[in-house]
Amino acid sequence: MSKYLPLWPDQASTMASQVDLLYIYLLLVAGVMTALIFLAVTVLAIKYRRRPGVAAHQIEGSTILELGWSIIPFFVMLTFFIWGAVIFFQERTPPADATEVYVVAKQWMWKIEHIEGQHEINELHVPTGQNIKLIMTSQDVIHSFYIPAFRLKQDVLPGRYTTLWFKATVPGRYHLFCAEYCGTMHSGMGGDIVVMKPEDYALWMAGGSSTPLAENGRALFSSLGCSTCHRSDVKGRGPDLAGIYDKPVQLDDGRTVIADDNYVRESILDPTAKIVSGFKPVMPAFQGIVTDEQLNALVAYVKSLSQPAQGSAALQNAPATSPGQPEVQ
Ligand SMILES: [Cu+2]
Repeated sequence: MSKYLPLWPDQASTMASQVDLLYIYLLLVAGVMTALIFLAVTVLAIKYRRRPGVAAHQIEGSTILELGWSIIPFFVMLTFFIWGAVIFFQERTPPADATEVYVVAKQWMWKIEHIEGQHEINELHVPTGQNIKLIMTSQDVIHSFYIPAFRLKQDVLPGRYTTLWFKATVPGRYHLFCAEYCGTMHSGMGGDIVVMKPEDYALWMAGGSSTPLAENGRALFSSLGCSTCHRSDVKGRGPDLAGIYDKPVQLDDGRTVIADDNYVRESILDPTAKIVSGFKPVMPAFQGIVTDEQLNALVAYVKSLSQPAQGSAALQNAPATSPGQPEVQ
């Protein structure tokens, strides 16, 4: 569409055309409503204009007319919300088969970590036709991950994860903006989303050697001493983490929560916030000890323990030393 109407940015994701259609519908309805009102004003002003010798007479209201012009537009306007809500829920619900990519924002750059271990700064390479889920956090202030060509924007907050998902459709380079004022160099905090054909993406992914994120996490899990308490062979002082991800966890205070990304993150940084039923609050807090990148690696590792198909057993049973083991800062 942007080819014929340069008012629109490129459409490069499955959501883009849907968002544009809704927007066009909104403009059309608003246009028709405005035209109707102006038409009525003009016609009535001419028809009931003051004429010499003709006395005005009082017109009583019409209940049916008034109900009609209130209720009909009400339902017409409601379609915006219904259609908008459908798109919103689609955009908010990542498909289960989405490939995860971690994003860490900081003043003033975007740091990208692929599960396979590739790292990027201010660039995100993705293949067409694959669902991608971004798990994002900020090291400092609030930023916002904004890709106009995908019609997607999501705030990136310190201290928690927010997510975003998309399926890119057209290979190309699309601009990435920070859409939340985040300091002096905010306007320079941009980058590129590089959408590639799957075969080109596979080549790009194969270039350079890197340790998978979960592998880094496993090394950290060992070097930080987590593995001494969270054990799968014997009962440790902490709960066994195998198979917990995305499952309900019974807490000490009677609540049940889902062990999602934010739960795992919080349990590492502030372990006493949610004590698992049957365990004592003995775990030290890792707030200020692990970086956001290390936290992502740990979360990826905990997740890998719940994905037997992707070799969690191999990760779990492999020796706990790794040449690529990151230093704790
Ligand atoms: Cu920013």
